[in-house]
Amino acid sequence: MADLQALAERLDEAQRLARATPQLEDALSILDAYQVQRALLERRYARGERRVGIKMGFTSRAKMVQMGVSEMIWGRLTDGMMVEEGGTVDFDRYVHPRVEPEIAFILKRDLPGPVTLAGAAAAVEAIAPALEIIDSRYKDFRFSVTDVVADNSSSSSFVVGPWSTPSTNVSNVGMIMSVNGEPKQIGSSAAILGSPLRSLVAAARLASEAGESLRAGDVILAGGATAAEALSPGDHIRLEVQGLGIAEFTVG
Ligand code: 0L1
Ligand code: MG
Repeated sequence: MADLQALAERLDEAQRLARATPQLEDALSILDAYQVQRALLERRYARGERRVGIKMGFTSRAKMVQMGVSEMIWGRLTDGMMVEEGGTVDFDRYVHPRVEPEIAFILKRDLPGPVTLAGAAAAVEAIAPALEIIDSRYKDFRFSVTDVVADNSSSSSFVVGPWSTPSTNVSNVGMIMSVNGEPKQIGSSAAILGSPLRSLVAAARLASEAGESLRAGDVILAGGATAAEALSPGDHIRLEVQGLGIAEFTVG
């Protein structure tokens, strides 16, 4: 039987040292993979990081196809992963970082699942354009669904742009992610489960099934609307979302 604590320790080391680790040898169940993720996060909390929300993964076809995974997953976000909008991230902190365009929600009230679409919408305080920097700790950025869940769903860093009122309709808005001024990924928020709000409904259900209900003040990343782009030192990344504005950062 797999030693879940030892796997969490190994993934934690890989992240802290920015050094790739082999894919997991053990065939974990999905429940065990989430146990590893929880243990991994306990290590970060013990170092002083604070939980600030959750991120959804593989909520769009483009992301599923890019990574060969067809199951929706989720991961935990901490304050140590937050990057100031317009800020610079240090390339050396990552193993092989990629960036993807997202929509972020922040909640004004607790949202224990399961919830309806209307219930989820009523709990939203504000909506923003967001960029997620994902960084698999596995060699060659390859993984099975249980590997990636154990690795906190590749969570690494995220940038949130200006917050807009919750009445802003983001079900089908244009999203353009540019690298060094060149549009690289162009899509629509509708690629995220037909509407990013559906991702919030799924987040509420999945988090509460794991005993970790969404809370007032949580940030929820709805998942990449397009495939991710590999980052290189010196890159400037800019996401423009129709009706929501711009989020950007630079890789140092
Ligand atoms: O937003 C997403 O769909 C991210 C999935 C995270 C897993 C990955 O692609 O590394
Ligand atoms: Mg993502």
